[in-house]
Amino acid sequence: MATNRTFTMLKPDAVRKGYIGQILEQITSAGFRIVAMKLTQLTTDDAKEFYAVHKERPFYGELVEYMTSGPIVAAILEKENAVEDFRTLIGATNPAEAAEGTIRNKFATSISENAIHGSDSDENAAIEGAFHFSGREQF
Ligand code: DGI
Repeated sequence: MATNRTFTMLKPDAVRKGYIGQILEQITSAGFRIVAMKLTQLTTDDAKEFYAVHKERPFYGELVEYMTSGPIVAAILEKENAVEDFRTLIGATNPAEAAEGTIRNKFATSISENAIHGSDSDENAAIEGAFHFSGREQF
């Protein structure tokens, strides 16, 4: 399996609760290399675009409001099989269903405030990473 990249955000609930250090420790211990990272905050337009696939869903407004409610950590991560392995590391969308020891199992508050994002495909990882980081910010 070729080395490739995924994109992640530590979401506002995780940042507010002071979990940045513990979550990054779990990510790097699992073999992911941080190739870009920053503390930033999504605008309403950013969040609407990022989650446009959900715009007809009943939770869309709440999701956009939550994702813009405070700073996030955005990062690009590199590892063999990055997208799939990172989805395994973070666990199911609903923390009540997330496997024991996964990041969402340990740090998420609820299905809507679920601590962390992981891209769902190589294509989306590239789009999401490029949205936040220029080429010279990626190592
Ligand atoms: O890729 P994921 O983040 O695991 O899941 P997703 O792309 O299906 O959904 C994006 C985010 O939208 C998810 O992290 C939390 C929110 N969400 C998804 N399904 C529900 C939801 N929020 C609520 N309140 N209810 C849902 O059913």
